[in-house]
Amino acid sequence: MITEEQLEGPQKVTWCTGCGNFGILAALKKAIIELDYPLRETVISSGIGCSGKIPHYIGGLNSFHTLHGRPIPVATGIHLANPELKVIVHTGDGDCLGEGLGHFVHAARRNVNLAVMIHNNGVNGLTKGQFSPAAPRGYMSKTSPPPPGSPMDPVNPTAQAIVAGASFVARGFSGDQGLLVELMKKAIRHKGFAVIDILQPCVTWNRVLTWKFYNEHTYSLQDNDHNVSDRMEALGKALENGDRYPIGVFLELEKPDLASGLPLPSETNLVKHRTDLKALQKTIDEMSL
Ligand SMILES: Cc1ncc(C[n+]2csc(CCOP(=O)(O)OP(=O)(O)O)c2C)c(N)n1
Ligand code: SF4
Ligand SMILES: [Mg+2]
Repeated sequence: MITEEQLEGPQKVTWCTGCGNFGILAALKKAIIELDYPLRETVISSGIGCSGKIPHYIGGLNSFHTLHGRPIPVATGIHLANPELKVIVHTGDGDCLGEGLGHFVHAARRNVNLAVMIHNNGVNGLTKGQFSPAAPRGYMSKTSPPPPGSPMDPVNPTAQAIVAGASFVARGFSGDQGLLVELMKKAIRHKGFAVIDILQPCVTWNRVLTWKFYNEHTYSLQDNDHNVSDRMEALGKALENGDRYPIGVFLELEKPDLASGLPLPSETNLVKHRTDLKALQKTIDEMSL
């Protein structure tokens, strides 16, 4: 059985007091303990931002703190080299929906077997609160000053994921621990591209998307008879935000993941596969004729 002590992180947590990231970290640890997969077979890939620091705050498993916008391609490489691993991505809304959006859409389309947790706070927290691609129209920040604040509509990660082809799409809230733990367990267990858009208040920079706002504007999908196998119904729910934010599972489908459609070595995982260098050289020589 995995213990909390095993998951103790190697570094002191430097998130601001009251930050929604604490709820995400606590939920992740609880989900890992309850799932009880071997820690040596669990990997976290993170991007850059306050959210990206999560590998420093959890121990006992494998982690890779990657570049801004790149935790999904790195995770895809890790997964394809060894599909036996459980690969979890932690990414900010700036990281995933700005610089990383192309990776996000294509990984969803390919149905790569990853669990992606988006720490969605509507701002670039680490770089001091500039509006992010997820900030609502009219959101005011140093880089979207009044009037009119942000002059464009936000990227909607749940709608993007559903349209692109993800097979598990959900939304959680860092203030609803019980739901978030269940969503994380489902996403990690799921075979295919699983996304959780996690509403995460940034108490230092975002004075609009606050704990109070989300407590007053979220409602449960599963308490309202939502059909998780209906893609159009899921999309309709995903597009319903601004004033009301449904939380829970939008979509859950079974479909082939990327690895099952690739000619990966059958006798062993790519990571243990011994390359025949002479044969490789012969192929390169033939191709360069
Ligand atoms: C290639 C590159 N571009 C830009 C940056 C600067 N940068 C660091 S963190 C960040 C934004 C982080 O925002 P988000 O992903 O939402 O994470 P948060 O801090 O809000 O958790 C940016 C733009 C960088 N480190 N690398
Ligand atoms: S700046 Fe915002 S997101 Fe970053 S640690 Fe502080 S409260 Fe959290
Ligand atoms: Mg952010």
